[in-house]
Amino acid sequence: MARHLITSAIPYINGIKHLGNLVGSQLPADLYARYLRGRGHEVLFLCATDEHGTPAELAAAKAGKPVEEYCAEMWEAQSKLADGFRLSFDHFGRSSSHQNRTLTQHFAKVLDEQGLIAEVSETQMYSHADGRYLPDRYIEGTCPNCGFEDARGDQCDNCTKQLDPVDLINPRSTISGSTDLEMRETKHLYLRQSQMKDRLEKWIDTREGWPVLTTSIAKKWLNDGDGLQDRGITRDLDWGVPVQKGDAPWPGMEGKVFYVWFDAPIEYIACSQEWVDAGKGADWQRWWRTDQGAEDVRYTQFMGKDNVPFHTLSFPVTILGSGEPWKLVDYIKSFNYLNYDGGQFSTSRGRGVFMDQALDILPADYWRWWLLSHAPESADSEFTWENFQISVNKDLADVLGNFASRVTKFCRSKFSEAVPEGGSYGPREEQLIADLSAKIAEYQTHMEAIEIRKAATALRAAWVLGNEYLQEVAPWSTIKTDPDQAAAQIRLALNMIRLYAVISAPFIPDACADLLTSMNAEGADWPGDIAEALNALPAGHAFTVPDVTFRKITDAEREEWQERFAGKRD
Ligand code: B3M
Ligand code: ZN
Repeated sequence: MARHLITSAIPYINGIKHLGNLVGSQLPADLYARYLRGRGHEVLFLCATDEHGTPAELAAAKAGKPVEEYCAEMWEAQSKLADGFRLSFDHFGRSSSHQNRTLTQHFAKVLDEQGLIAEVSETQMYSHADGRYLPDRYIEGTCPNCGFEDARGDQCDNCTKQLDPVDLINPRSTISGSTDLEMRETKHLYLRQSQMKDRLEKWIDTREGWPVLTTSIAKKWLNDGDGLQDRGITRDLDWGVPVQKGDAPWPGMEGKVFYVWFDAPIEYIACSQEWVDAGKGADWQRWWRTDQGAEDVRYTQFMGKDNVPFHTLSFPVTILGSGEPWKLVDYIKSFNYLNYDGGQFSTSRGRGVFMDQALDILPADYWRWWLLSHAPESADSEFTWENFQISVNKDLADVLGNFASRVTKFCRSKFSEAVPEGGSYGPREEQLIADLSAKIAEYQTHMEAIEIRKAATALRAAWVLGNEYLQEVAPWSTIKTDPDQAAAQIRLALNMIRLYAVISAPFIPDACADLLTSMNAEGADWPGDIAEALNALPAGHAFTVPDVTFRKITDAEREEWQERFAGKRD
């Protein structure tokens, strides 16, 4: 029994996320949180919306709403969809919270006291046509590193390099498209990351067993050019955390706000304060302060690969540089991209399936299973409707759902709606128990290591073992010659339904809850000894036949959906 702090990258507030976003952080984080809770660990699982910066301002302007109002509405929408996908956050916070404002201003103050903040007079892009400075996403141009033509002012989506707007070649305003830009002098705060390079490198080098994807991206930018570069952490924007030294003003910084990537990761901590303030928890310090118990916490972060530089470099600089005893991340699980049917998901073009649309056509479990069993771990992966249909129809309907329905219906018709009595387990049953024990052990090993695809494969293999057993011992034949033996076979199979429902719940929680209700076994514990778990439902234990656990996707549906999601949503 350990304590686990889990955070998912916090999604930008600017719209409903697509399935690629979902599988890139929130969904796998939920899988892990559910698994660890299932194993009896104490878990604090946090996520929030990322509400500051240019993405929020641009989206609010497009929606024709004041930014506060836009953010409040989109938080509601995202929160509702998170519930719909059964994302089991202990709290879903907001980076615009007063807790985050205070904490962000606090970090700026202590970093300044540690000599890690520099006031720099610099040139920024001023747009005559727009009458304002153009930070971050208000400006686009060609990436100086890889030549990608649509790089944004803060980061190149193609090569993941963190950029400053003035680095871009052929810059243009994303508000007006104007190229009538002028470099103007303005004063900003810089985080002196370069001072921290050695400490950071030492920290990264001592992280054991981190995924290659995580460490390679960290190392790449750690040794980029002359090494870790200082980064501007303030912006000329209206919307954001006002630049202050704690609660005191910061002379010369009036009217400026912190850069969104400075305050967004701090929200991981602030979110735990929101959780306490919302009355859901008693003590956030024991999760975050190593002087108040957090040294016993294992902290795991989930994110897409484009977010890795901020979590391996910038945020650790904030934490380490503060000189205060904050908990650092222990393990970063990062993901590649999920593509959509021969191309990319595109929020701007409405290409692909978005979270709200997905739930309109099928229950969460169908999506959860496909997305998790195809998580883009070692490489990018691709959603196709054919593959989705095959996966749902075979894995969920034919293998798992059919097993539950066959066994319960057979029992009801030949015995009763109670676990049948008689007979005993023989060598074939012993073999099945041994095979299941091995498969479930393998499943658990992969879950502990957050190897999601491998875990899904092992889980599916455990379901298959049950089907093979049933096919082989054929209780529908046995019953004619040896009813006692058929009773033992069905007793074992009914217990297997219960076992599957417990171990599969992190992937497909709703279906598993329904199965447990049918088996009259709500609240069943995670299995220790599998032989014991397969005796949990004794003879005479009543159950009911479950409704269809998973239905099949028809060819007509597949074709219709493929057409519907090919482009432009309204
Ligand atoms: N909002 C980027 C994203 O949604 C950003 C993550 C912040 S994590 C602190 O992909
Ligand atoms: Zn680039």
